[in-house]
Amino acid sequence: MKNTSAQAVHLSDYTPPAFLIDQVALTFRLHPTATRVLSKIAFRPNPAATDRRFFLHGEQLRLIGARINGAPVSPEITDTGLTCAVPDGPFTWEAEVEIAPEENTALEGLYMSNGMYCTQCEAEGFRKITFYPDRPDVMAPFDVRIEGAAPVLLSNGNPEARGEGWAEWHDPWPKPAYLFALVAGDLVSKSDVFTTASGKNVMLNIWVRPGDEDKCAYALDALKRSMVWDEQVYGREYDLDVFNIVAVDDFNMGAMENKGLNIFNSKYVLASPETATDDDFARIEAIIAHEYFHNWTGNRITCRDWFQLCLKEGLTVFRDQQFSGDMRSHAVKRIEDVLMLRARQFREDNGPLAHPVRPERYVEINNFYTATVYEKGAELIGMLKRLVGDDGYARALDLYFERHDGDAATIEDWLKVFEDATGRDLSQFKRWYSQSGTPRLTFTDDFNDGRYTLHFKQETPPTPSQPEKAPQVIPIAVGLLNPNGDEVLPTTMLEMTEAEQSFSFEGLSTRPVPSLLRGFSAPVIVQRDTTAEERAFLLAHDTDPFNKWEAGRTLAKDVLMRMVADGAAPGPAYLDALRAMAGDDALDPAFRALALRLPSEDDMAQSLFDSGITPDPLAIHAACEKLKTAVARHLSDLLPRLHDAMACPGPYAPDARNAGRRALRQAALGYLSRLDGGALAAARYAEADNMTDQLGALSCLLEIGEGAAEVAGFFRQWSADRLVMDKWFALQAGLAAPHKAASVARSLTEHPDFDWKNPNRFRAVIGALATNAAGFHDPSGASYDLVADWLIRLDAINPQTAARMSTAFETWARYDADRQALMRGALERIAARDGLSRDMGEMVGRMLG
Ligand code: 0A1
Ligand code: ZN
Repeated sequence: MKNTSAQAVHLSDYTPPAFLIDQVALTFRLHPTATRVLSKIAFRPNPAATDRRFFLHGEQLRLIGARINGAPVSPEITDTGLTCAVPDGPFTWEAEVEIAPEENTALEGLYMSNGMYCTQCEAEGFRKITFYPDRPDVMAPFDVRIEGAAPVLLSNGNPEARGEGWAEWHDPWPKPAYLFALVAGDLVSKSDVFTTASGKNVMLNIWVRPGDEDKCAYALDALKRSMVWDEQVYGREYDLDVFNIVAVDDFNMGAMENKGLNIFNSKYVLASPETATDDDFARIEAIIAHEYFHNWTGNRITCRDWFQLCLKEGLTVFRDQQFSGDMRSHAVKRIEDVLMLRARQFREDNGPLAHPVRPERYVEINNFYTATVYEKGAELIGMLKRLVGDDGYARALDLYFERHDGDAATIEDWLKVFEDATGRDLSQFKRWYSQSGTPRLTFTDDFNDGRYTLHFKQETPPTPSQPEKAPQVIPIAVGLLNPNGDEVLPTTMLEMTEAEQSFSFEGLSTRPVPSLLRGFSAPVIVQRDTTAEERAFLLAHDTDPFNKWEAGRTLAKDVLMRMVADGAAPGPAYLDALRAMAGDDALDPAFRALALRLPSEDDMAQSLFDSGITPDPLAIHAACEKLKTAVARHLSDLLPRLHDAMACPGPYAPDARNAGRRALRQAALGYLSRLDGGALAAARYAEADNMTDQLGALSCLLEIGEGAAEVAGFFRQWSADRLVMDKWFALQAGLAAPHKAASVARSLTEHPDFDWKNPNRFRAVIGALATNAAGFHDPSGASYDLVADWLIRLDAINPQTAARMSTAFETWARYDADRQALMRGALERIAARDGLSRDMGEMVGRMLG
């Protein structure tokens, strides 16, 4: 295996840049295989620098010529960049390089997607466009001229001038190179004008391929709502004359916040009722908002270095979560966010890839765009807000924007504004940024003479290179209920700072039932043995919607644990509680739909492992199937009523209310399919007039091993729509029965429409197989082999996406010796490949330990 330690970058090695830039001018002469990039950069020595060496990053560039102050120079070029003797004071650097966008399959730098030129520069892609100090603390205003035959030529900032075959753009806001963007192609736009709070008109354009213009309305509306929201909630206005969004089919990630020119994976822009589901609409709304919010948290204030990534990502995720909550339902949004945090971040934190929210070392920064940096990063902002209160948070944010506008900032800067605005000492809180792993919170309680005491203990298990953990500040939102169900203590925030700490409440007449960690007030795992009765009580009476849902969830997990461990049949406590909740019309349908969803099989595997049981994915799958059937039977009279009552008459609308009703109807249909062999689902499939219903009905059929005719019909209907076909591929790989999953996925990879170079399509098959827990962990190892084969193949052309998907194997240590050997074997086979990318080398190296 490769030794990757030599190339690691360390936070502690940070030094300021040797040179700063006053102005950048770029000219692009576009050509698929021979694009010329001319740069003219005004450098000046950085007075704060300790190192005076002139170094420009540059990879896969052919230097045609370079000049300093107009005189030709011959720089020394390596694989990673160039050096050159430079004058003592300010000087002008000019270079001409040649690149081949059509050959760029890594989708980093300048590349082509369906004949269109586009860029992706975060984190370090700009160095594949021209020689440049490609680091976020070097910020400059950019002038860009694009020469090319395409009808639409876009870059950052405001349009300056254009003519036949050329366009010029000026971005007045100094920015790091990772926010640079260029797009050129045959595009059409859906446009609108937004008037900011201070009365400035901004032109909004969503650019798509001809034929897709009728799928932009929702994204455009979400953009306008995001702009209003950021003005109203954070006092942040947009700062250019235009805001462009472009939808691109081939994209490694979800979207990118380039200044004034956001580039999106088309999946997160294009939507119509016929082609997109309710979940797609919600994700589009969230991602449009996320990228827009980056304009202030990421662009106007950027990161000093890539170790500070959570500074922009954690905060921007937190902001987009707040926005979605305001647009929809806070309770439902919180539950969904916690589900996602547990599924992705807790999984990461409990395995070999665990790292702090602010990592201290990386080999390839692209490997650190993780659930820990993003989602746990957002949880830290939520905890800060809980600790300092809403007013303190608002004051701190105002100070952050005032003090750091135009800066490349650090987590220290971020915490300092909270300290200065609120007078709080956050030195202990800072541990959340540097300690990896998920704290376990255990507690006991006692009741004497009207005094109720909660005794907490916190402990964070060892994680890679962090054997010992110091206690962290844990905000614990607690409420107390009387045995009759009344709330005797409304939500109160306890601040735990010690390894063990007790909190008392006086003057209670009876021993209360505690509702702890309300709203999921900290990203911890609460471990407590409690009775099914207490959980059922909280499920019935808790006034905190998150904990009401959580009570049902823990009941379901307990039931499943027992079913897996000793084949026990599900007891009535859970089934009755579920029935009461599902049938309670006072509750939001979206909430009830979530309550009817069982814990995922991967979540069960982690929980079993945490309680000392080696998980058997097939046994977990069998238990989940059995429980679904038991729920269906227990609720057999309620389900048809629910299904019918939740119909949404009239034309499809993607709003939260209708989406919630459809979600509950879908949950009912899923259970009903286990009773009627899929008859109702087949009928619903046949009459569906929107993708939510069509895909929902199809998934009900596939889950019970039916639906072959519908799968074929779906293909005939949608084979021309790339995004809908991704769903067709993903559903089959994701829902295939355990013993068939590898062969289903393999035959999907042999399908003529399996365009494996397109990241969305690759994820639709290989990613979906990896999330089909029982299918992926089939004891034959066939799925491990298939995934490893494809990761090796993809790594050769697109290291970033291949490396991200290698996390399929991060859970190997949970399983039995045979599966461990097979999973490690797959990783070792990947690691042994010649020419393995730095991205993949680091990931498999960390996973193998
Ligand atoms: N900054 C973007 C997502 C993004 C991250 C990394 C990328 O390449 C390594 C590309 C895009 C966001 O948070 O939306
Ligand atoms: Zn982001």
